[in-house]
Amino acid sequence: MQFIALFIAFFAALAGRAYAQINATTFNITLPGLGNVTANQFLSFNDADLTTKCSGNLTAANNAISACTNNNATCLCSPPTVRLILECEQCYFEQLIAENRAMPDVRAGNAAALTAYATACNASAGVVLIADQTTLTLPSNWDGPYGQFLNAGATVFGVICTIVLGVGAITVVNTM
Ligand SMILES: *[C@@H]1O[C@H](CO)[C@@H](O)[C@H](O)[C@H]1NC(C)=O
Ligand SMILES: *[C@@H]1O[C@H](CO)[C@@H](O)[C@H](O)[C@H]1NC(C)=O
Ligand SMILES: *[C@@H]1O[C@H](CO)[C@@H](O)[C@H](O)[C@H]1NC(C)=O
Ligand SMILES: *[C@@H]1O[C@H](CO)[C@@H](O)[C@H](O)[C@H]1NC(C)=O
Ligand SMILES: *[C@@H]1O[C@H](CO)[C@@H](O)[C@H](O)[C@H]1NC(C)=O
Ligand SMILES: CC(=O)N[C@H]1CO[C@H](CO)[C@@H](O)[C@@H]1O
Repeated sequence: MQFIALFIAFFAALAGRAYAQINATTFNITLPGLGNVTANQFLSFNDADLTTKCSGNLTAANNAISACTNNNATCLCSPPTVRLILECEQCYFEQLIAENRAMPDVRAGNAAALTAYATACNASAGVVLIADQTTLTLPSNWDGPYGQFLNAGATVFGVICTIVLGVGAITVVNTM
């Protein structure tokens, strides 16, 4: 009896290891404020407008991701797959600019999301993506500032200006 119990325990432990190993190969993309997503969750989020308008690029990218069976990181980080993902992000980015609205999701046309993808490629496949593979470019018809391009310095300066103007206005009112 004891022997059989040991025997079962031994195989259960082996099975547990195999299970853990399969899971350890998961391609984790760690997104700021959202946590880990898998590659097939990377381009799909709840914004029907963007996902419809970019459906051509989205389908092409998701087909390439699905073709990388078992989250094969080498395949997910290969130049053709990465290019299709970038094209989809670029489409989201241009749509947001055209509609002049904020990102509805951290994955929507966001340089930080592409950086997170590149980090996952390095961590899971040892593939280092070059900047050109992950950089969003402004559309040729771009004609004004867009929030994403305010660097930290400009944002801090803007906030300080607003505070100074606000305090000034209150002081003016108070001394009248
Ligand atoms: C992905 O995250 C899980 C924990 O959520 C971890 O067990 C696994 O090792 C990670 N995979 C990689 C490739 O870092
Ligand atoms: C997210 O993925 C990273 C990188 O693989 C891993 O170190 C971390 O444990 C994961 N976090 C969670 C909550 O699964
Ligand atoms: C995807 O977007 C690129 C431009 O970023 C475009 O040239 C290409 O035709 C699009 N592909 C599909 C399938 O819509
Ligand atoms: C992972 O993908 C690469 C490149 O696409 C391929 O050469 C390799 O055989 C794949 N590995 C597995 C285990 O499917
Ligand atoms: C890739 O990962 C290695 C080891 O984790 C690290 O030393 C290196 O700086 C990373 N490269 C990039 C470009 O992030
Ligand atoms: C391959 C794979 O994802 N295997 C399993 C990893 O772990 C979760 C639960 O923690 C399972 O749902 C997956 O099937």
